[in-house]
Amino acid sequence: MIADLWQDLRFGARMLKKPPGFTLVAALTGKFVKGMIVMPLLWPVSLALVTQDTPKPKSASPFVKIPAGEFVMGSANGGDSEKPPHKVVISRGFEIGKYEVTQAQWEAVMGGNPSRFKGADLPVEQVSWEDVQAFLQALNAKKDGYVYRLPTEAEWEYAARAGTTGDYGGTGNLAEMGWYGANSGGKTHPVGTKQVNSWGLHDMHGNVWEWCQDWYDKEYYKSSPTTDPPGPAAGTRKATRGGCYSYSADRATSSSRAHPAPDAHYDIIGFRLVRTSN
Ligand SMILES: [Ca+2]
Repeated sequence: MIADLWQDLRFGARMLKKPPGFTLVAALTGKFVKGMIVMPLLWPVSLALVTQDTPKPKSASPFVKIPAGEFVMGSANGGDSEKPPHKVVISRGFEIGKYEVTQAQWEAVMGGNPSRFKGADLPVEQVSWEDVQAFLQALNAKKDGYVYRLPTEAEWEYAARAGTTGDYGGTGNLAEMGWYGANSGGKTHPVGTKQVNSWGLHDMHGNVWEWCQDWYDKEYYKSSPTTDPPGPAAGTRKATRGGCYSYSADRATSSSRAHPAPDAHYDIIGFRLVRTSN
């Protein structure tokens, strides 16, 4: 399962950073091999420490199940493209990534890493919308029982809000929820290092902007369908959501929309996956 592979990659990165139980056993084993004083009574203690200290791979999927429901999309306080606020029905549940796609995950599928800021647990960036389609094609070719895709703008905002109606999900405090211009130090940060929102998702606000599947039209909300809006039928720009490490707080809201070209490679844009059962 690719999901398990991704968990293993994250777990592996953490093991490299913090192997306390392993270090103790290695030290004791070294003394034994060299014929130095051995204290057999310590072995049960050391094994107990291994059990206690060694991080275990999480059995939970890195995807979160989002139920069907409805919410108010857009904001009366936001830019023109966010108006009018309007009711949207998400008629089918889906699963969405708990994290932005990391560089380790991208490399596992594509065999390279185009990111400006390098790190296995950092979000992949400098991937265009078109690059992401190639990633999705490769991922779906593995046929692991799921179909992977980008979220629609409506799905993304529904998941970001997670039942909230203000500017930011979770605690409502952007500094606690995300990396943006005022707290990031001008760079991306490892995924999952800020708080989760009410539905268990990290970094919906900030870190990197996230590609959505939809074409972008700033007038779309004035005529979009109420149920499962798929975005405009055609366009020249794609929608991105959530703001990023170098943009201001007002761009990191649940309703903020941006619109880069689909072939743009920017170090401020990454993505997260949606999947549905085959
Ligand atoms: Ca983000």
